[in-house]
Amino acid sequence: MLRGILVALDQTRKVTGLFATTGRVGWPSRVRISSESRSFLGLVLFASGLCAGSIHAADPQVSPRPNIITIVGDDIGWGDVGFHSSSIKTPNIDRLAAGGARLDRFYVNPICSLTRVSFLTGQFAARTGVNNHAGLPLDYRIFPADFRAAGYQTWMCGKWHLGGSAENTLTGHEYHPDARGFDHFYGLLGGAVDYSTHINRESGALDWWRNGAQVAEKGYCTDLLANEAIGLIKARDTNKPFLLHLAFNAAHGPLQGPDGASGGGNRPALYKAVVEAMDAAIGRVLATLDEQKIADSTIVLFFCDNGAQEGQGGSNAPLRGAKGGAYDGGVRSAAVLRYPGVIRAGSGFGGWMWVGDVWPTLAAAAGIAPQPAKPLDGVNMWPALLAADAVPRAPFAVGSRSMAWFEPPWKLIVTPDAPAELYNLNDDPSESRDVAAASADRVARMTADLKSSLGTWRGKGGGGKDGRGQGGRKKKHAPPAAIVPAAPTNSPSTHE
Ligand SMILES: [Ca+2]
Repeated sequence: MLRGILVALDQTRKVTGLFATTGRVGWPSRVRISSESRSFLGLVLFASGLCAGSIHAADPQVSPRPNIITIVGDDIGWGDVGFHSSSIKTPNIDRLAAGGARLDRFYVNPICSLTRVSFLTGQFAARTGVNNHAGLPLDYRIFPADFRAAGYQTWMCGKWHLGGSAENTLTGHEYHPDARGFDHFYGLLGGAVDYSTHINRESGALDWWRNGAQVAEKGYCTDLLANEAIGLIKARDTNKPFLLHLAFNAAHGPLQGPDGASGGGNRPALYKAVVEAMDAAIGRVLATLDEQKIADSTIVLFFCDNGAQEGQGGSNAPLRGAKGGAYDGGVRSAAVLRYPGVIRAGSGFGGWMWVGDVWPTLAAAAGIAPQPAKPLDGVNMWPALLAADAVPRAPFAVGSRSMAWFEPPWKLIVTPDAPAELYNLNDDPSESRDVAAASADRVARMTADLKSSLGTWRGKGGGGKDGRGQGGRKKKHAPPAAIVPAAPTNSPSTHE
């Protein structure tokens, strides 16, 4: 009962706090709050603040702000999780889904750094100009900095791939996660490492770090990352909430199983072993939440940075395409959000979300006003998640060589030297029927909107001097020049 009251009060606080934190992409009118509702909610907020404060003061076990864990898989396809009927066993990710909401329309970019930059900055990747080899310029603020400023303990365990590595244009400790908003960083800076030696095979250098120092440790990297996360949770200051970003490099190449197996002729079996080891590691982290009795006060978000790469053993079925491309197989991620007692267990959320929505959405859940250095493109989806209501949303862009422009349910794909494509994803989720020829007016308008929006982005937020668009060693996959004239991105490689 007490839990229910607290959740209700917290939800009221969160919902009322949301409307001050909406990003520059406006909410549709149906979710705007009326003045009468504001007055009512203001009264409830006032009362709830008093009540919640007194209850929290009396019960130190109840945190006024949720802990947050974001778990990210690497190159794992839509069809590679148990709750999407995969033969790969992921009971712990499935447990998250059973205890929370599947995010059935969660979109990411088709390659690694682009998704990570949108996740951390709330901006369209094309707008930032960041690619897989440059790094994130210092004039960007990442969302953990907000949480840190609000009193959160902020930790990252895993793959960064946004600067500071020998493979980046932007090198130096100032580009490491622990210099950008995380109190603690453990893991790899680049795009890929040997799972056992933690050596970047391209550079030949050890790429395993703890807070600015290289560390030589033995162990399977998936297990080491989970160990570090568990240690941080157990050693936390219990008077403060925490934000943990746990970004596995599984199942990125070079694939290696926990038993040391690599290569060989059975790629699907190896891929399966790598994903199942990641799931087991996630299970240990979730068990720690249970042991520490904080599972109910912790939001857990799981998603993957891009779809499975062709030929590596993963599956994006039944979606079309794969890593690197703009079809849904490359950009629609298996995703789950669990917050017991707040988000309905075992539900499916059909609202269209994009990875850049995470900042304003989690900030709203925590009652924190976003303080981005650049205008947010992300939308606060927390009210829709609370209401389990798939509200209409503003258009959004993902892509690399091909750019996709979503005006849900419509999706325009623009690729260099190829005709534009148009799909209605509600009617045709596998993108098998290109209706561009029959919808010339819609294609023309959406293309114009994409060009116009990208032009606006360039003028208002994309500028920067230190590294954007530099360091791209493989520019053959730059986006269409007419659409994105100054933001080269890269093709899939072993380092994405
Ligand atoms: Ca990836």
